[in-house]
Amino acid sequence: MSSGHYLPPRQGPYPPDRIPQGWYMAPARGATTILDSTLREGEQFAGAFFSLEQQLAIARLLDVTGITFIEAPSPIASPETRRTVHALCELGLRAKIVAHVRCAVADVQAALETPVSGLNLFYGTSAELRTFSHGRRIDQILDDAVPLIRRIRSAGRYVRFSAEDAFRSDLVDLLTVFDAVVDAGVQRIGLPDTTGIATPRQVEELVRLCSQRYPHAGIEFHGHNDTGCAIANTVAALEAGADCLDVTVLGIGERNGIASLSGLIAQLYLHHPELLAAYDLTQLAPLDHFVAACLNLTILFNMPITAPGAFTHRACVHTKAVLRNPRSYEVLDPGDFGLMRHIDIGSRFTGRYAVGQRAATLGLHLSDDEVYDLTQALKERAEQGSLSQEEVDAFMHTWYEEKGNLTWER
Ligand code: HCA
Ligand code: CU
Repeated sequence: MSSGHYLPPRQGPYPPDRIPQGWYMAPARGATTILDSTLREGEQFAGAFFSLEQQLAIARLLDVTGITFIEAPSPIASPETRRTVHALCELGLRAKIVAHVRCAVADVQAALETPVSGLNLFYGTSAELRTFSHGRRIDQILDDAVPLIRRIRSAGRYVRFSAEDAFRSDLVDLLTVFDAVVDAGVQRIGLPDTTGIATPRQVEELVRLCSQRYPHAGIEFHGHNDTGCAIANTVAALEAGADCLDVTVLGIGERNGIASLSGLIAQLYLHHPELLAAYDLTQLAPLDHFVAACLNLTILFNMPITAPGAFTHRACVHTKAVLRNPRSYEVLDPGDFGLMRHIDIGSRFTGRYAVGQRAATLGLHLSDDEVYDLTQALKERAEQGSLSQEEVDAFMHTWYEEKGNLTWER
């Protein structure tokens, strides 16, 4: 049975520096970039609204973090949106401001009247969107898109064309559209998984196919999270040759959003650290907190890196090992993100080692037996509910004082 992939014959384990390049990963096509769409896709999130000041503050934070592209909504969307796009461009950021624009003359014209670096065009190519969204056939899509792409190029701007709902599009339709837009001069094609339907393997295959077919065009991937695969799919796209990865802060977007910036950064930190050389990772937490505050949200408990408990260790086995060496259970170093590790000892799963360390930090001098007794007492107390750090400390002090009294009474 053919897997469809060429695998070199196995000759025994490869020394790490001799893993054949290009075997599982397409050769790099230049710098991989991150596009943040918090101001565009993010405001499509239910209930979201960013004031002008908030949008400018988010853009500044994205810029100091090191993001390459900041995607803004289409200037034609509303007068205030047009003013915002101008204001974003006037910030003079290192990041490039790109507008997300429908393939319509008026929309492109309005975007070209602003100083954006580029236009991110999109057009639905799946049968579902062709039927129920815009109602245009593939040849009509190209009649609309191709002249606009030429116009944007002759205006000297960057242009990307996305086939919206790429993963439910017929492959022949999809490649027909991409062949034409690449010939018309787009610098990048976009493969959005608009409905969050794709698996990492499907993403890998489609991105690889496109990267081989269009070796001179960049490839952008935009993954929705309807089935929880957004970050996995985005990493699969990168490893198959995509050179622009879409995210939003906290993963906000239509329905349940797209890949989160923190999630993608966590993966890159581990598997592609060279891509983060120009990033300031300590800005991630302020960014996530700022956007959460703008939207009256709390950061989700499972948000990579910035979740309140992302660097909290609790059970006895974990706390002991982490106190000995954090690498035992931490693959991300909180210090690199300007964050702190926390050892939670206020639970019935607490352990002696961590309790002993905390007691020593509080200046309580205990023998091994006493640490054991204190741990047992704490576990018993935590049967009625977990304790905060302050409650644990108070419990320890009280226990210590009572123990002193007991000793004195004896
Ligand atoms: C949308 C759809 C989109 C576009 C992505 C892109 C998607 O809200 O307009 O332009 O690459 O998920 O397909 O966000
Ligand atoms: Cu989207």
